Amino acid sequence: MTAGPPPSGPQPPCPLPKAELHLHIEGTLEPGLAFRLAERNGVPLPYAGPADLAAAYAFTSLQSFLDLYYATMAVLRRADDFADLARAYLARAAAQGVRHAEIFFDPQAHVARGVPLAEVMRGLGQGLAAGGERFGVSTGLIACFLRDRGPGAALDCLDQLRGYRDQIIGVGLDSAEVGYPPEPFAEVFAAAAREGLHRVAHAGEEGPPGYIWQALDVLGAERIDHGVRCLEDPALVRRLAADQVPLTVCPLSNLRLRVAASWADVPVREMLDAGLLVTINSDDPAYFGGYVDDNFQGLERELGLDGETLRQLAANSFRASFRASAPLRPAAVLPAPPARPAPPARPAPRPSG
Ligand code: ES4
Ligand code: ZN
Repeated sequence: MTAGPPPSGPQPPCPLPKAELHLHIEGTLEPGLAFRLAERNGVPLPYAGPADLAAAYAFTSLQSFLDLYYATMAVLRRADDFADLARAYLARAAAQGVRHAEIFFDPQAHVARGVPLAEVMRGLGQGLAAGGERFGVSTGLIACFLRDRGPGAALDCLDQLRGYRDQIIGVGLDSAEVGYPPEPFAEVFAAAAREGLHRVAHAGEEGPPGYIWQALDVLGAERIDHGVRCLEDPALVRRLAADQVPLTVCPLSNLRLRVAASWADVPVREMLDAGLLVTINSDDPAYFGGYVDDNFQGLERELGLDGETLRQLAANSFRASFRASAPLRPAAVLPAPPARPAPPARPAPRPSG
């Protein structure tokens, strides 16, 4: 039997395999799931239904988004809710080519609403394990401190997380940026480093380049989340390029939050031309109009990035991941093992006797 003719007509695009490194699990709460959880938990949402909620996603700044993001989280109450959220994300991510995801969550936002951290961790753990297996995605969790709650609250949060040390790979810093520089979080990041946790920080999304310098030099951040404002500071660009510090850029987020006025202002090409280690990510995809491959498609369609550049961006995501076995930065290179004595030219004689 011979194979039939190849199917004609346009083929569905096959998304590039990629890692997602900047993804807030709470930002994957789709309006439909939000309403199902609202009903399950008896938590009213001030919208007529999913379409009405989605119609409210007209943001003018990071803060205008965060207000709605924190309010809608109210429907997440129990472990099962977090498990459903995580599993739903992994199903969508896998369909967009994601093979590995390093996922942010906001412990303080849940504990402050009276949701025990144990429920959050149990639910995320179950959802990521089940969804990861089902959809073929490896995952790691990164707990973010809310910068607008200050460093003392972050230290308390890190203390609570110690009970779940084996469930997290790192810590991050997120929420309202302007007016909340990284520097006061030096102590909590140092404590996280002593725990062997990776460190990342949002910086240079709305905030100035100085916040990126602080994230690097004061917090020891291994990756910068967003970082697009680095382009305003040539010395900073040289530093980021020299050290190949990964930047987790999120184009659709930048557009929706008016960090970029239009696609022409999404500086991915400029960042690549400057030799920066750019990765493409989805941030809060349920709110920003697309998942990670939708961001890739936007770059191709709107900025004309070619296939080779898109493959480079996808390859960068694996290189920048904490799963990568290769060291990311010169500073992280381990000393070479001591030279072994040269092996004998021919097999040593067997010991007799
Ligand atoms: C966030 Cl887009 C963005 N920026 C800062 N913090 C966040 N938390 C969730 N999404
Ligand atoms: Zn983010």
